[in-house]
Amino acid sequence: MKTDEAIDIVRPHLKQNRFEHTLRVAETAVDLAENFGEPVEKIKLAAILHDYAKYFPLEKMAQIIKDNDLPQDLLSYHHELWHGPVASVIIEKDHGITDADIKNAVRFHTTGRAGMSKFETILFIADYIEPGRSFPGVEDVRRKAHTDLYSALWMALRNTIQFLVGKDSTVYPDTFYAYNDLTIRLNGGNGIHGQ
Ligand code: DGI
Ligand code: FE
Ligand code: FE
Repeated sequence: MKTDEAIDIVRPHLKQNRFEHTLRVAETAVDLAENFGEPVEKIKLAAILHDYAKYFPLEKMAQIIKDNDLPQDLLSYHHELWHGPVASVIIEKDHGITDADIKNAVRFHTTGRAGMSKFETILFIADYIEPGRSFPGVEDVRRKAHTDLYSALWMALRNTIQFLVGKDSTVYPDTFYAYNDLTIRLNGGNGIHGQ
């Protein structure tokens, strides 16, 4: 699939600001892929498609989760998480995308997971640091992403978990698994300070 084709697929489903976010994620992801040696055309496709299902009606997303090979526990957590897994199913079913890297990057861009590939990490980080983002701590993650992708991912996950806990929200287990996995891999489970 070509970039233009992917854009034509998602554009009707996105509001203008979300479409612009999508293009910024694609640009950011391409920069990271060039820097860290991942396939550029593939990451561009994953980025363009990542928020495809963002504005699907909740009932439609819930039905897709029920009818497909996706974790049913998603339905017990915040519906903001659903659009990644849902999009990963729809891009294959409706648009023939079978590439596992693209599908997994789209699927896990909302929650993360333990053992994220470099390709998945690039999309996750690009979504977090694209130039339109302004949440607290994003500048530190941006800086880190130039040199150390996995430390940047760890910081992004920590920020998200802190943000969610700070507002008494649940945290989906995969987000914790992603955080714990990196904490152990990066520093033997003793925490990472001084960044
Ligand atoms: O779709 P975007 O706005 O570009 O960003 P996203 O796909 O990362 O949105 C997921 C949002 O969902 C995230 O910014 C915070 C919220 N959220 C709610 N519960 C959880 C959660 N995020 C994670 N990672 N884990 C949760 O359990
Ligand atoms: Fe998203
Ligand atoms: Fe996004």
